[in-house]
Parts: sequence; C-alpha cells; structure tokens
Amino acid sequence: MLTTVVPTLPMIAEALPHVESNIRELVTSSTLSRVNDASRRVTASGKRLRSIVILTGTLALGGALDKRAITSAACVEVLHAGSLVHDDLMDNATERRGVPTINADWGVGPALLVGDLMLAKAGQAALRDISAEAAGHIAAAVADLVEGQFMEVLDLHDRGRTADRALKSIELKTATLFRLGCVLANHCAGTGEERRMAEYGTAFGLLFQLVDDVLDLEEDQREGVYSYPFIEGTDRTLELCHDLARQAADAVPDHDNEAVALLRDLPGAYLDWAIASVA
Ligand code: GRG
Repeated sequence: MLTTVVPTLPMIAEALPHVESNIRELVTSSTLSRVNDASRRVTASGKRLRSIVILTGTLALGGALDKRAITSAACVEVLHAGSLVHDDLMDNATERRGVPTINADWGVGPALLVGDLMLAKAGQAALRDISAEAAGHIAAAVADLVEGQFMEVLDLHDRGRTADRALKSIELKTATLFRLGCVLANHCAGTGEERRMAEYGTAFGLLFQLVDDVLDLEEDQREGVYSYPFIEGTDRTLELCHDLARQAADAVPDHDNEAVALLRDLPGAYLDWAIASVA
C-alpha cells in the first residue's frame, strides 16, 4: 500500500498513482511470469519518498509532471527496489516491506537475476521515455550504488573505520538515488540547476541514511557493525542530520512557487517523522 510520510501538494498526490502504474508496467514487462511476480511483489509498497522528492523538485523548478517526470520517479523506485533485492540476498534477509524476500522464497540465484533485471528495465525505460542523458545518469548511479555497497561490506566490522569513510559509503550507497532523482528533476524541467539540485539530493540522502542508522544503533552495536552513529554517537549524528536538513534547504534553487517551500521543508519533515516514529 502506498503510504507517504511527508507533506505533499495536491498535484503530487494526483501524480503518484501514475508513478505506481508506471512502476507496475516496468516490473511486469518480462516474458517470464515468475520474474514479473517477484518484481511486482518487491515494488508493491514503500514510502515512495524518492518519488515525492522528484515530483516536488520538478514542480519547484517550474517543470510539468508529464510522462518524463513520472518515468523518472518510476525508474528511481525500480532501481531502489532492485538494489534492495540485492541487499536482502547479501544479508540473507527473510522479510522486506512486510513480505518474504525473493532470496528467502526462491534462493540466491533467482533473487540476483530479478534484481539485475529490475536495474536493466529502469535503464531501458529511461532511454525510451526520457532521454539518453537520463539513461546515462542512471548507469552512473548504479556504479555508485555498487561502490558504496562494496565499501560497506569491506568496512562494516572494521573497528578502525573512520566517520569520514562511513559517510562516503552512505553517500554512495544511499544518497546516490536521492541525488539521481534531483538531477533527473532538473533534466525534466529543462533548467540549469543540476549542481544545486544534486547538492540538495546528497544532503537529504545522507540525512535519510544517518537517521536510519540511529534507529538501528542498538542492533548494530550488538552485531559489531561500525555505523556512523556507532562511531560518533547519537547526539552528534542527530546534530549532523539537522545541519544536513539546513544545507539541503539552502541548496534549493530560488524560484517563486509553493513547491519550492515544500522542497525546502521535506528533509526536516522527514527527520521529524523518523524521530517521532520511535519516540
Ligand atoms: C546493483 C543497484 C545495485 C545495487 C547493489 C545492494 C546495493 C548494491 C545497494 C543497496 C544499498 C542499500 C541497501 C541502501 C539502503 C537504503 C535504505 C535505507 C533503504 C530503505 O529505504 P526506504 O526506507 O524504503 O525509503 P521503502 O521500503 O520505504 O522504499
């Protein structure tokens, strides 16, 4: 079920069902029905935070929520879900988004291939329905995700892990999809604000993962996982999250519309929601 955890505008609420249809189309386009069943299962829910950022960003830059913007959001959600399929098989996880993981039900091989296909489908859709430039941004983002996850695997249990190295891994493995979404929003709106939008996406994505790591801190400590909050402590991590929310807000390009105000508020609103959800 679609649940949003941050405020949106009516235009965005109207566009989100189109993103859902586009996601469904993308993940049911295999000739193999079992592959479609698997990818439909892993994309059936989620907070759709990255979609909201993309749609809000596009409107903030004066763009329209047209086919290209909708496809951008769907591609980023499918990439996100595909990377989670890979993450779950690496972690041997049994449940994701309230349903059994593909690796738990069918094993590692099928899960690897379903995740691969989802990444490929996102690239194909971007090339077909957005542009070659957008497909290039997606390919670069996939490379960053893999490098970030690789760093994570190497450093996870390393007691010498530095806070900077933990942040670099987070920037690559998690902030990449927020940055990609913002870069695509700029591309779809046809403005020259790629640098500021990328800065916004990176700050929001860092905040997003740091707060997730704060929420998982006790479990990480038990398992000897050297996450950023484990290294720096919860208070300093939350201070950094508030700084990142301000940095993101400052990076939003100066246009005069209500989506700009919303885009500025989203990182802080997400932070408040995440903290309140465990209070
Ligand atoms: C080959 C693309 C590719 C990836 C391989 C496994 C991997 C490298 C990257 C995954 C990195 C990863 C697991 C990042 C975690 C990001 C995170 C905290 C996800 C949870 O996001 P939410 O809370 O999830 O937005 P929902 O379910 O709401 O969408």
